[in-house]
Amino acid sequence: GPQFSWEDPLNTKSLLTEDEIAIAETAERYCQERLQPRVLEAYRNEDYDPKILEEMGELGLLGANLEGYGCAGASTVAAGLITRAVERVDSGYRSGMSVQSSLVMGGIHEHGTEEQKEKFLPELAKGKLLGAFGLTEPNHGSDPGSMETVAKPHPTKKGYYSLSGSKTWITNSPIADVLMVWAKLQETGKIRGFLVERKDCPPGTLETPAIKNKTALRASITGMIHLDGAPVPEANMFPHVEGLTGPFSCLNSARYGISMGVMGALEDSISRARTYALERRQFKGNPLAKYQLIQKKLADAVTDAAYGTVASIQVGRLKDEGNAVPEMISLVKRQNCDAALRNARILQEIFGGNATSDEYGIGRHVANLFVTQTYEGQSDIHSLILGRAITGVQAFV
Ligand code: TGC
Ligand code: FAD
Repeated sequence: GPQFSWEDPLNTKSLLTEDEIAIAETAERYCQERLQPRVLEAYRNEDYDPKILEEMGELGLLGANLEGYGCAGASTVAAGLITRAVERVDSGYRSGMSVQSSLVMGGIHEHGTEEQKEKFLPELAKGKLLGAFGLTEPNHGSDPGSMETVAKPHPTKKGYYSLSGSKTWITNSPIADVLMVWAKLQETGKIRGFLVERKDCPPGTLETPAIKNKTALRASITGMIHLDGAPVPEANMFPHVEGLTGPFSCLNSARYGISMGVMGALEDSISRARTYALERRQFKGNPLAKYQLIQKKLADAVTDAAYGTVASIQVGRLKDEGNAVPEMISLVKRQNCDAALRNARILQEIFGGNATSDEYGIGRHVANLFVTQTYEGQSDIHSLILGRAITGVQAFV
């Protein structure tokens, strides 16, 4: 008969197709065999190996839910299961992959011309070309609509735009070959998307310094983008999409991936805390797992992981049917990131002083999960998106 499994207590596996289960298994195997052994050193040294994206590309894990152009054409849920497998190891590794897959490949797939798709997508899918997504600026994070980066006709190069401005906190920017930059077209004041190619930028027009000494996501590389008259051919602008709809449509897919991804970080925190609680003995030789307060911490975390996974699968299904709206994605992104962070912080207590050692991995998840709650719309911003949808009154300004 059916049995309770602490790793999947609501049997969410029964909600998946055979293809999805197979893709998840491929991703889990790669992540545990190839990523898990390198994450501790990578995190200590803030050392992101760009070869990781190439390895993922070989397995078909990049842009997995996109059709054609060398992509796997899998379901949204399958792509979510890949992010969960990667984030079970580290949110930073998932971050590098989300930017490549959801933001850059997804954006080109949705908004690009046929030429742009053929030129960029197959190489991005192989991880041979690396991408970054530049929306956030030093003075405009939650409110990207106020961005200052500007595009105007190039003063000397015919058929080119000239881009100037600064982006900050940009995942992969120091290693990216192609940077999707959102800028206001000077003549209209409207936001447009540009594919800035590093190889086309003369010295001084594009700088992408790394942001070092981060307190989280240290296994991912983050930087700035400084543009000073960077030349971008007109053929590298998205032809039709205008305004915030451009960047936000890319964010819908990335935010969805994060909602499933953080469940991986939470599940790994649960697994580590459970093992520790069974092994560590205090008071008359009892394992910590014998104490009721410890059991409640595990019960809370396991419950939130199961609920979050079910909700995320449901939103993925609606997305593939064409029946999802952005508020649903705000709901699962906010709830799952908040729940993962809250529970991981509490599970950290089970490790006592050993939580302070990086060898136990729990502190890394807690630090990383703070960032997942912050990027792609900080949780309070998603509260306001939901609040606007509930009341009809916007509370941003
Ligand atoms: P608002 O009036 O709400 O909308 C402006 C226009 O955009 C459209 N829109 C959307 N379209 C598609 N999908 C969505 N989710 C959309 N949300 C909005 C909207 O229909 C409207 O269109 P139109 O035609 O009427 O102009 O704009 P607002 O300026 O009031 O926005 C407020 C707010 C707070 C909702 C928004 O600015 C916001 O979400 N802020 C958070 C910023 C953010 O998420 N930044 C992410 C940066 S990228 C990143 O963090 C990558 S980390 C990756 C990693 O490493 O994993
Ligand atoms: P702010 O907008 O200054 O917000 C600060 C606080 O104020 C938040 O808690 C916020 O919720 C709150 N707040 C703001 N406005 C309101 C309001 N109206 N009402 C109530 N509260 C409000 N961006 C990219 O474009 N591309 C990337 O690849 C990328 N990668 C990132 C990687 C890392 C490691 C990090 C840390 C960030 C990354 N970001 C990226 C940026 C990220 O999206 C922003 O940090 C995020 O959108 C928040 O913007 P901000 O940091 O400017 O905070």
